[in-house]
Amino acid sequence: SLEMKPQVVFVLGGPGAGKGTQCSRIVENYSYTHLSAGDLLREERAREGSEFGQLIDNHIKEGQIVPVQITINLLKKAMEDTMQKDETKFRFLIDGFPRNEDNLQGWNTVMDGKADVKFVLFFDCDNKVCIQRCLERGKSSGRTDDNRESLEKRIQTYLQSTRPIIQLYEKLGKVRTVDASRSVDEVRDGAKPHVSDSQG
Ligand code: UP5
Ligand code: MG
Repeated sequence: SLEMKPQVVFVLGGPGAGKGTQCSRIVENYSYTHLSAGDLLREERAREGSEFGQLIDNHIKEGQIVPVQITINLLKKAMEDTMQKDETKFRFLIDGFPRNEDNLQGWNTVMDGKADVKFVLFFDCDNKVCIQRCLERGKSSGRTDDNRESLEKRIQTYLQSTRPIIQLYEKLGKVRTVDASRSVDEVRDGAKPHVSDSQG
């Protein structure tokens, strides 16, 4: 059979920018598989016998970025599992990764030649709006980082570590920006042209 190389869109933006919400919308309408790095880490944290549970837990609460070897292994396995089950599923939205220099280096080392990064879909959202959304969600999410203290740290990490990664891709002309401060439907409509012209 014709082995397809994974086609990847990195989905980035601040905490609560709407990455997960919009990725769910996209997979309803386009042939992408959504992989949230944060969700994969939370699953690994909850997995019985995981040697990384405590480390992941601490990093998430502190808004710090987990060492890339852990995250990249989870992402790689999720991609492989998806393509093994269904070889037509080779398009991925990788949500919340790469978040820093370490993440990007890890990706480049492990995935070198094994996947094509098409572009970065950037959900650009006002920090205050981001915080408000996460605090609202925190009333019921059970997420250990949806509180004001963790959110301040998540925003700091985003500004210090993740924004420079987005800027790096911007220099390569590979960033597609969506105004993410608007309503869910308006953001979806803003993302639509970027996603639809990459289906090829
Ligand atoms: N909502 C969404 N869109 C809205 C809109 N347009 N208008 C009004 N409300 C909107 O949305 C957040 C909330 O806002 C929801 O209640 C939603 O209904 C509402 P969501 O779609 O969940 O936003 P998202 O951007 O996905 O927010 P999330 O909290 O998931 O972002 P983070 O990037 O902070 O979280 P993530 O899960 O990616 O990472 C968590 C932690 O894991 C990190 O801080 C880090 O410690 C660790 N991590 C790593 O170490 N490495 C990684 O590679 C990934 C994560
Ligand atoms: Mg998310």
